Amino acid sequence: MTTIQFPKDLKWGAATAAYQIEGAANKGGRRPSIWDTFSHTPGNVKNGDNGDEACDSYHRYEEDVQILKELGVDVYRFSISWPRVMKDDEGTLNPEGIAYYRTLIQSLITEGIEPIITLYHWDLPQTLQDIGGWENRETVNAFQTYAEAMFREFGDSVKKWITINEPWCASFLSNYIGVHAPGKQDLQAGIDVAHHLLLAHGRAVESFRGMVPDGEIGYAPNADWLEPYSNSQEDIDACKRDMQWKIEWFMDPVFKGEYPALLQDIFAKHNAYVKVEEGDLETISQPIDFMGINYYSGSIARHKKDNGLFDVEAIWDGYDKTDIGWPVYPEGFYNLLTHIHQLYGDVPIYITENGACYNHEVENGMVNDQERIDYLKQHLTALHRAIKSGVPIKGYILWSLMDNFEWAEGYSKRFGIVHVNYRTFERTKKESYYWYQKVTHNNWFEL
Ligand code: PNW
Repeated sequence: MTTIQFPKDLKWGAATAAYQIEGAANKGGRRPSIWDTFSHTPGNVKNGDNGDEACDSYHRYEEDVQILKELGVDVYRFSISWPRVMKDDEGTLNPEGIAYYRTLIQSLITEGIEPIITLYHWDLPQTLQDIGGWENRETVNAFQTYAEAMFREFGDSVKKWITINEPWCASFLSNYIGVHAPGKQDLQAGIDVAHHLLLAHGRAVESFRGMVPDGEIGYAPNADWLEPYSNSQEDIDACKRDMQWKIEWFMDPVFKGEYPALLQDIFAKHNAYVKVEEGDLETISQPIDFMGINYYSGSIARHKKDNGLFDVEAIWDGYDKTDIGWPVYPEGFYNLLTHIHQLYGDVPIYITENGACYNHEVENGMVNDQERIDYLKQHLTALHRAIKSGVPIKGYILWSLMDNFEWAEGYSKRFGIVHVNYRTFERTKKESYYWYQKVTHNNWFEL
């Protein structure tokens, strides 16, 4: 047996997002978001699922806070639903929405759990999409107005904030690949949205400094890791291009104040360009307090001519896969963290999401999800190695506290350490919950 022991001050947490858990889509003055529109349009989400009810956390947050308390986590990462708290796009608050989050925040603090708020986890107000959504620079202004309202309302009690969750997903996956809301397939749209999301991030940071001077703010880009199939320069370059799209495209502007030239050249071949206005990169590259990293998977990849934007093909064979089909690739977690550390230096890092999809059901009141425990053990071991090699990791936030609306996959894919019955909304703690409870308590686990 090997004991994996973590540093004393490492923060343990669990994460969720508003549209994925709250439900009450038409209650409490909430307005529709692009995910309501998208999921209610047939063909977009598996089984025609939508977030109308989700896990009903809007009504069951007290139970959820108790589940978190018993789990023993230091932090809970959740997102604010923008269309629930803002009555319009000009800055009018919806008091019922504010009251909901105020109560949630208070219950967490009362139980000794530190809230970490994500401002944007993909539920853009539909009214903003109607004027072009994130393709329109106006949306950046609306975001800043919303962010300032949240800092004003909650900045006294909440000290850790995340501006944008997974800007790659919210831009390219949603507007170029088209599998997430608003479901466009247009490279230029993807680039414009990516730039405006980064600008929105920078503007929020700017406002934050004046409004919550004792707080910390960051963002949460996602990346997976690609390992070259062979030592050939072709395969190495192919992996590099694809990873730059997830990593450098979203991190160079923030940490270096520039977009990667290699990708700009590739985009230009498709007549697509990043449109940077004066001052944008200064705004985007303002110092932040930490970087969030969301990591799930990785694979081997090789050069393949005319395959997608980057002439790259991922090879997913030969790995164990989770129930969403993603390879289990803990080495990629270590490689990604050390790579980012090399690129950007000693920026404090929170793992803002890591976890696995396994669809175990309740049997005799229990959920035996040993596969998830194995996944977590392997990834926490990789994290431990990264810490030992000097990557400044401050916290680990598991995705997800509970099964929830898994975007385009609807309710067919379960990431929770707590099982949710979507008819009764009953919560059942899985074996992985009890395993993680020991980790948060001991700060170590046995391999
Ligand atoms: C992330 N992909 O989503 C999100 O931040 C979570 O809300 C989500 O539940 C979690 O990871 C699990 O999927 C992603 O297809 C969804 O590449 C899809 C992809 C990546 C991330």
